[in-house]
Amino acid sequence: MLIAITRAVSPAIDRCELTNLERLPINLERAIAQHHAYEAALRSLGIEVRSLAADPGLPDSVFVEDTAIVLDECAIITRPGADSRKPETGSIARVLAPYRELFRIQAPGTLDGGDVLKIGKTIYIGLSRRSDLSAIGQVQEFLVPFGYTVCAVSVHGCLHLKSAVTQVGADVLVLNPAWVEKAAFPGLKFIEVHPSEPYAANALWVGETVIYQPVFPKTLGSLKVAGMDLLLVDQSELGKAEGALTCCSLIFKI
Ligand code: CIR
Repeated sequence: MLIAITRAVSPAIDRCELTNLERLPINLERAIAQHHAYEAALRSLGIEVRSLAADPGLPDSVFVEDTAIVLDECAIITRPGADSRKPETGSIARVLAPYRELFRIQAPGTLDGGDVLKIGKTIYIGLSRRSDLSAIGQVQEFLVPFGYTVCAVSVHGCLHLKSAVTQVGADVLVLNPAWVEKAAFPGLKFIEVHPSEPYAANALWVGETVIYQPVFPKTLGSLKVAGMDLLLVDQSELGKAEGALTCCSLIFKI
């Protein structure tokens, strides 16, 4: 059985961190409604959603993905790259503790879960403005004993590795070639985002289903042609906070 940890949208979301986007007003009601629809989509796939209360002191705390890496064998509590986000990890660690042995990224390392892409027993980690070599080395020390290989990947022009590439099938990635090189993922197949939709590479693959945003119709067309089983969820309001689909949940087996 799968459980998804989510957290309600903070009423302070309009003070979120922004790296690549200009600040636009975020409609809180719409963001909350879209987030509820996201949680409903997860439930429709049989996932038990455990939603934490909104935190008015932590503007970006809806983006729970950045606070932990949850694997079958253990979980790693991250140390987010943005100082405003570092306090987000405490409550997530408390929620995960009953389910997994916990490791923690220590200073000076920084890591955002949005930079972590797990494909089988390979953990790709984006070298971004948020995640560094110190943290990657720590992840390697934690995970090699469990049989994982950890690979650092250069990303440029986007916030996180998973802004540039995500998994949509056992051996298929959706990828923006302007932000990450295909050569970093040997042996895998690629669906490229349409050049007019640079933010279209973030899909959430759960079981046989790909949760995807209708706001990227051209790339959506390519996923349809590839025969993907798609579930459409609009996260455009949180998109103004540089969030997308993977970032709003931590999904793991119990
Ligand atoms: C941030 O800059 O940290 C947030 N405004 C957006 C984080 C999105 N996280 C993700 O895609 N994993």
